[in-house]
Amino acid sequence: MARHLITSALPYINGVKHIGNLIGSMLPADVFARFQRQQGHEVIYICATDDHGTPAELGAAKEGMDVAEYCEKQHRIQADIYKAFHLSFDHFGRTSAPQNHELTQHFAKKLMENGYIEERVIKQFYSNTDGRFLPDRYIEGTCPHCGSDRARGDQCESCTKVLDPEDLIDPRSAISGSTDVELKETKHLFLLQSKLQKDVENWVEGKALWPHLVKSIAKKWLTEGLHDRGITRDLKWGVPVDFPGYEEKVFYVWFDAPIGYISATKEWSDLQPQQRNWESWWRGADDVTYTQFMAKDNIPFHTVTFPATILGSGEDWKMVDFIKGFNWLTYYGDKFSTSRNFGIFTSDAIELFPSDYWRYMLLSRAPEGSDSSFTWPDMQSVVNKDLCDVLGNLVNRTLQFSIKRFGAEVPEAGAWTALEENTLKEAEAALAEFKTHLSECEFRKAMASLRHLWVLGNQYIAEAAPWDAIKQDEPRARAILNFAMNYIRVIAIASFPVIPESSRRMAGFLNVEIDPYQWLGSLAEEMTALKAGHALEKPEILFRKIEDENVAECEARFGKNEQGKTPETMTA
Ligand code: B3M
Ligand code: ZN
Repeated sequence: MARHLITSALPYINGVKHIGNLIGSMLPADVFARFQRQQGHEVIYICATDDHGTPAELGAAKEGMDVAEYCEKQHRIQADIYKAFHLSFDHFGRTSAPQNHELTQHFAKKLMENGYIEERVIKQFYSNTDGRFLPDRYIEGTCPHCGSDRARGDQCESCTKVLDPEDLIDPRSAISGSTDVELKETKHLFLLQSKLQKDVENWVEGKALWPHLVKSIAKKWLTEGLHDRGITRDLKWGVPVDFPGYEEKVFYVWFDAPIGYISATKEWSDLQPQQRNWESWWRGADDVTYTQFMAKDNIPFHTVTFPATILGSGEDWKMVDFIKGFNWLTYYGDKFSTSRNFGIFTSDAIELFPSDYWRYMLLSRAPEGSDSSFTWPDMQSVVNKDLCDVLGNLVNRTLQFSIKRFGAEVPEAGAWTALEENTLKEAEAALAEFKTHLSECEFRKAMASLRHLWVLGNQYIAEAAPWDAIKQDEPRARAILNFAMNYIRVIAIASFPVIPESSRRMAGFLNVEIDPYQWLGSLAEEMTALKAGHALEKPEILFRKIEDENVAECEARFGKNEQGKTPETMTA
């Protein structure tokens, strides 16, 4: 039995996320976690809201709320949505939790002791109109790299380049829009990443199995050379800096956020200290395999910056083994954006269609090799073809016919013919492929193998045609239906990481339960699990088609990008 520590990038607290966030981190992490649990491994899947930084303060200001209350409310909203998408976090914590304050201060103390933190006096934008400093997202302007006028003090949203506030052309306050801003001196703590360059390089060098996307981003940063970075900010909301003279400052959000992976595990452990031990996952945890999931803009912070923090601490913290990075999911070729209120938000998505439609659709179109464009007709096609016409058809046709002719119980088995033998042989291969792809986090390939498994079942029932067989050979018709039902059980178990709710429903029709900690044995054996006489439940329609008028409605509501037009009309 292996031990799998799994984390997905921590979503910012500032409002409901769009479906691009879901496929770029949490959803694949959930599939991986469910799959590894089924393999019998010990799994912990941790996520949390990223409560600090300017997104939180700006979000609260926009709603006219106190920041702490705003975060509390937004945390609950996000947690409920993720529950609706069946994300199986072992814990969904918060970076504003006391555990994170404590650990962040701990890391800063260690880094200070080891000579990796230094005080520097720097120039920062100060707004005369707002009477305050303007860190990170409080300052906006034109990006020196791509010319976008939506660049922020820490990063350009458009080209994703990391920025220093002084880089901005025509800087303005994000609070008041005022351009009456000037650079003023203020002191801050700097993490001396330049001193840790060699250590980080050596560590990255050892990661032979990292995907190309991840490794190339890490290498690019290392080649450009690690810069020392300010890790404190003139803000009220955040982890307080517990060094003398820093009473008015907090740690930079990107300093405390990744520490949130550890502290959220501690939150989980603190809930049941007798049974759970967070340190066994994080300290000297050589028996643990740690996999992180994130979109490409987060990769530098996880391959370089956070590792520098850990290496600089000199302590034996668990470091990531495998990073699965994603490109962008676009909406008709245009970038989703929470801050611009553009795209399909998870709250809208879950009201429109059941979570499994989204899970399967998004995973089939996961932006792995390159960016991937979401369109409503494509959603319709994936759902209607794969879920309705293949999987739904197999399940509903088999069960309805069998119950009608032989009653609500599993009919008797019979000797397998070449058709059954061949179906099983191919299914065994598809299942083995599916398993390999999932364990390698190749989601698109995994979905193709899974679909193949469904297709084999659907082809089987069409070819074996029990509705014809029953006319000359009733025992054969029973045997076909017995085989098909056992095959549906196998599919329900195999599909569980991807479409958990539908898997449970399929199993429910067969009057069996899915054990989330149990995978399949040899198919020859599994195919005899349901015995003749086993009572069946009344099946319901498993999936419903997305009609043309649904597509038209969605396109009208969310916009579509025709002839290169930007759907600026899209609002939540
Ligand atoms: N909250 C950025 C994002 O949501 C940031 C990730 C933190 S991971 C430690 O894309
Ligand atoms: Zn840019």
